Amino acid sequence: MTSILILNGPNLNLLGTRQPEVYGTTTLADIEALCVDTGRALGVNISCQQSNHEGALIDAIHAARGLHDGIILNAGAFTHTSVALMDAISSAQLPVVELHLSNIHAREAFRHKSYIAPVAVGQICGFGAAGYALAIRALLGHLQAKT
Ligand code: CA2
Repeated sequence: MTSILILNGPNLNLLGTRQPEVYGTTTLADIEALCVDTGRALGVNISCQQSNHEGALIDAIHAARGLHDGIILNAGAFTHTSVALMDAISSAQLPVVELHLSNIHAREAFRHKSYIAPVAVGQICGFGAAGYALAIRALLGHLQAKT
């Protein structure tokens, strides 16, 4: 069975508890349940992880090779800063869909730069929690097109 890792980065554990005007009222647990439900409907195994630590995210990307067929990554603010995450994705040789709840291109200029985008299959942003379900479908389509 196809297996997808949903990997969420720093501060996303706070979803639904603060700044609802920016990030909505959906919690990370709600998002993970949405992902599992979407996976079940599509016949895909879904695993979810979140960390506030750059090194732990890098370890999770390394460990995903051999365990999962692809990754949906919301790297949070590390998106805009982390060459190390970019290198981890390149070395893992797994397809990654970059995901953001908000439309990073419509926000502050520093959020327009993504170190993930050049090494990702594609980017989904601006659709809130629903973006995760879109990303699962997009990654599955990408994986099926390769087989
Ligand atoms: O829109 C996204 O998904 C982001 O990845 C979220 C990051 C932000 O730095 C990126 O530019 C875009 C921030 C996540 C912070 O999440 C919070 C949730 C609730 C309360 C406070 C922060």
